[in-house]
Amino acid sequence: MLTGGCASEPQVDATVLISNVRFEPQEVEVPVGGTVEWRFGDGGLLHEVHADGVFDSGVNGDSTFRFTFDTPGDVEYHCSIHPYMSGTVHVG
Ligand SMILES: [Cu+2]
Repeated sequence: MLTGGCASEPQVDATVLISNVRFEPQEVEVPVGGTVEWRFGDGGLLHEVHADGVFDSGVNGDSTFRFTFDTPGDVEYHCSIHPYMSGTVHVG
C-alpha cells in the first residue's frame, strides 16, 4: 500500500478483471454507494465498458476504470467494442 496518496480515494467493493475477451467475474454485488473497479488486463487489447445512461469507461487497454453506484438495482453493461462481452452489477 502506498502512503501519502489521495486520502479521498474511494474504497473498491468489487473488482472485475477484463481478460480473454470477457469480464471476470461476470456478475458482482456491491452495497448502495459501492465502487466497482474494472482492470483492463487483456494484453493491451482494447475494451470499452459501457452501461447505457450510467457510465462509460472510454476505450482502454491497460489501465483501470472505477464507478460508484448510488442507486439500488441491477446495472447491465457490455463492451462497446465486443458487444457479446456483458456483465451485471447488482447494487444494494
Ligand atoms: Cu471488449
